[in-house]
Amino acid sequence: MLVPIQSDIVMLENITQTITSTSASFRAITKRINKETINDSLRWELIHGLLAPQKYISSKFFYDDYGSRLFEWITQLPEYYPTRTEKSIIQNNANELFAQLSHINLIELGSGDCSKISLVLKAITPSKLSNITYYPIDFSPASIEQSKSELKREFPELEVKGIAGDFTQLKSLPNEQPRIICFFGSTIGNFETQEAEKLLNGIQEIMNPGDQLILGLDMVKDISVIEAAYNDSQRITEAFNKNILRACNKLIDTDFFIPDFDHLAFFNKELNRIEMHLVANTDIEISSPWLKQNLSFKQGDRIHTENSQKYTKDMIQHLANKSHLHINKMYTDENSWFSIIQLMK
Ligand code: AVJ
Repeated sequence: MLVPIQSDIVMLENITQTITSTSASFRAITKRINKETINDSLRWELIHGLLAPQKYISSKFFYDDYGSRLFEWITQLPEYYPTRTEKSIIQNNANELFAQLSHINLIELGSGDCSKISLVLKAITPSKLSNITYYPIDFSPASIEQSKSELKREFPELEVKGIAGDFTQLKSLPNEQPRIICFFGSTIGNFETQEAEKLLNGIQEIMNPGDQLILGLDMVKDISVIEAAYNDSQRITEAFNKNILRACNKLIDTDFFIPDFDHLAFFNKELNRIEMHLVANTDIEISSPWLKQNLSFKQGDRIHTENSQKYTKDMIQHLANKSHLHINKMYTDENSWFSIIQLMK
């Protein structure tokens, strides 16, 4: 269900439908969350994670307007190799991947600042651009608004229809023309293995024969290279990680004091993933008008805020198998640090 919020930006509303029942114990400790609105379903999700035995906050809460800006800053950092490596692969292979396209819907999940799709659009001849509709889908309405106006300026022939929302909700994607779904940035690596498979399988199910999925994945490599990318010397990643508490304070009116937490990011060798956590550096009681009792943190307690999966070729093949997609072609850079994978049904 799409609800217009401004011009042609739409908000995915069916996120609220994913949460249908509230357990009695949850009801007992929360106050009047009726799940009728998007904000309430987000509140529900936040509170659910903060009450779990191992506290967590979903990494999608990083991306409020300030967090989206911090992430864009991260992508420019010398230590943060993924974005520039992926962009070089897109740029080097854009002709083969995209030059012939016309009469398609180009969909991007987690479009951010749209700088990757710009590389794609530059490879397409302007006369063909007028037969393409681009659908950026992003959690941050501000990101969508900004990229819309920037793309309009750079590619006046292109039609752009932004969708602000949770891109795990896919049913409302347009269906009349062949579609290319771009899912760059190794964003799928934020999901636990099974959730990632479920998400890809969900994409596979809405794909028609001939539709393509272009997936960007960060590869396993020297651990020091990976860990440096999440512990940058300018401490922007630290600010990005801590900003999630501000997002939390905004949504459920908690009183998290940011200096009470330290940034922790390390490579989990068993699971081949970066984990980010916030670690309480003192004993803390957190209250929220949405909670009937305080949240207690002992010094050293962690809130798990992100997983960032790194892949091997075998893991990619396994992921494709599990989601019933087949790998048409894989592209990588000279160091095999990042991969762009073309998948079809
Ligand atoms: C946008 C999810 C790909 O996992 O590298 C950057 C987010 N987190 N620094 C990643 C992120 C910390 C990023 N993704």
